[in-house]
Amino acid sequence: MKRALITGITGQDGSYLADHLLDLGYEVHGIVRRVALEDSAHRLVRLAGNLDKLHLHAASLESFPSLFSVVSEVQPDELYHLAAQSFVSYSFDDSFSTFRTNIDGTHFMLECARRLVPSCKFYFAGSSEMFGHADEVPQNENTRFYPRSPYGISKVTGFDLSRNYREAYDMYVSSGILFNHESPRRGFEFVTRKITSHVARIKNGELNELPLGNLEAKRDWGFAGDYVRAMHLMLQQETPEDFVVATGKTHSVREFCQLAFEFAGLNYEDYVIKDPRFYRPAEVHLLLGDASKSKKKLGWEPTIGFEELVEMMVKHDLDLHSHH
Ligand code: G4F
Repeated sequence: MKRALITGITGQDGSYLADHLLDLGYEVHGIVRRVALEDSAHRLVRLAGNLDKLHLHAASLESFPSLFSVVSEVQPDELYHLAAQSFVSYSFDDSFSTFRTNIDGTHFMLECARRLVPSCKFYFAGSSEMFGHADEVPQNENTRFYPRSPYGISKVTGFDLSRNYREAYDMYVSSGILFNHESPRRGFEFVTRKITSHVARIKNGELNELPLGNLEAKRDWGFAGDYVRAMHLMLQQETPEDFVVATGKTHSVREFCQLAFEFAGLNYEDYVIKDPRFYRPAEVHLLLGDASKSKKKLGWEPTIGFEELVEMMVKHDLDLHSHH
């Protein structure tokens, strides 16, 4: 039985990846913050269905010794490093803590792997935010990075660190360059879930408006459940490489709004208001991924398209809020 260790297991991607690896027969371990173990009803809610099958360990990305202890105890065959401060907007408010968590945290995990389990396969969660102000459309593995946020900068550095560990120490380290991926498990601060949860609360009369920032930004939005399959496939190859994971379609925040409200029988123009608080100091205007390498080498393809994704999220939130 293969043993996997996931950082960020309590998040959207970590929880889908844990589900997927359990289905494949893996022994699944996860690193969580001590406070999460103490407040499992709230903080482990995405893992609720599988808690009895998972092995959770308390540690912090800020503490090298705590991570060292867990990696040493678990001795994983595959390590998925997903934990990060992943909210782009917040990275402008506190770039310093974002760098510590995302850069040092990644460095700590790579170093733990090198010292303790050098033949372990390592996945680093890169991001399409690394492309930022991209000079070509669509973006692929060779597109130049031009990050536009502290978060993007931290992911470029994590990506460079990962590649350097692969090249310098001959380790199996692969980075996924994942475009936006969403689901009913998405955090409420991200725009898709913010929209679908507001739609549900407007529908049930709890709210009467939805304040948003830039409606013209375009993203390549896929389903998180599809994207974790690609992470696993990246670690099953002969040689470690980096892969773009995307749907190849892009849509604006406005289009997402329009469709989400439509599914609830509402017109977004009656509820969406522009709020300067949600504009970013520097914006990534357009992301569109070219995942042909993943398709060719991993045999990976997305199964859920944009409309299906929006509908899935709206339905879930309508259901969640109809009971209140
Ligand atoms: O949903 P978002 O906050 O996601 P963003 O910034 O694209 O980042 C996500 O995807 C990345 C992959 O490319 C990940 F690496 C990252 O961790 C995260 O998962 O914002 C999407 C767009 C932005 O252009 C933003 O300006 O929506 C626009 N937007 C407009 N109004 C808003 C809002 N975003 C948020 N969060 N809230 C708003 O009210």
